[in-house]
Amino acid sequence: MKATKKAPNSEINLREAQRQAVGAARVVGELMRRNLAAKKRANTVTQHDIKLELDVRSQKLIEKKLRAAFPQTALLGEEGVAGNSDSAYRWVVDPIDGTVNFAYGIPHACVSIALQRENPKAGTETYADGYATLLGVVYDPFADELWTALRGQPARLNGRIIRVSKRRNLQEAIVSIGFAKSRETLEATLPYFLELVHQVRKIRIMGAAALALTYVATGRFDAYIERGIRLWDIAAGGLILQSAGGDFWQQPAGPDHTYRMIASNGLLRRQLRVPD
Ligand code: LIP
Repeated sequence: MKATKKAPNSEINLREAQRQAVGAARVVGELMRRNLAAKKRANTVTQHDIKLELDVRSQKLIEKKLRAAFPQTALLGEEGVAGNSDSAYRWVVDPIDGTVNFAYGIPHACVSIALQRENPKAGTETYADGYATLLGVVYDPFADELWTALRGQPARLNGRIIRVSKRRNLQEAIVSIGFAKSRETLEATLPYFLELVHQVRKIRIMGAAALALTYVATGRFDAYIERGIRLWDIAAGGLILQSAGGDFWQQPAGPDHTYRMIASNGLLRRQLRVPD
């Protein structure tokens, strides 16, 4: 029986947590803007993925800021864990989502920060591991677009309330699809891609999950599908999508916080699937 984390002495002030997360995202955003065209040092390179030294440096910056403000919380990031693992609260961080784009100087990448709580209030939707997302921040420093959401409140883009699209038919839909990082996921997803491409208006493969989720939340895309995606790619964007009236379906699909996911405006949900 998985041990439940002990309840925190005091609940976190979510407005203050959001303010700190936005501050951290803007600091890393500035670093990304300064380095977009610069030569970047890669720590690891595989056929379908690159991990940069800047990914690690950016996560350290975020850790420093969030841990100074909330020393009692845990942090789960793409570049490792930190903080108090006994805490019922955890930050879920992707310091640079869309790293391969960023490595090539393609200005389509972002910072993604979410705050989750284990065993939230009764009736709060959780992931399979018992955590619920309470706040989400996604910042695209190249378009200077900041998406925010607090659970139970409307999602916002640069302060303005956003809503998903009202498109009901796949024929008029723009659907984004991701192929993750492995040959296995590529081969599993390609057959569905070949089927879907004939059913929709357009398919877009953009390479940054958090931005694909916020684009659905903003009504720019009508749906986004990916298999083999990680929690830190989707936690913040998933809450932003739900808070904009969208449907966010996710299911564990492997070790280390791996998921398969269908994000949509809700009206298209039944017409979509995600490869097994
Ligand atoms: C990326 C995701 C993208 C996926 C890539 C990669 P990263 O995250 O945002 O959707 O297709 O394989 O996982 O590695 O740039 O944070």
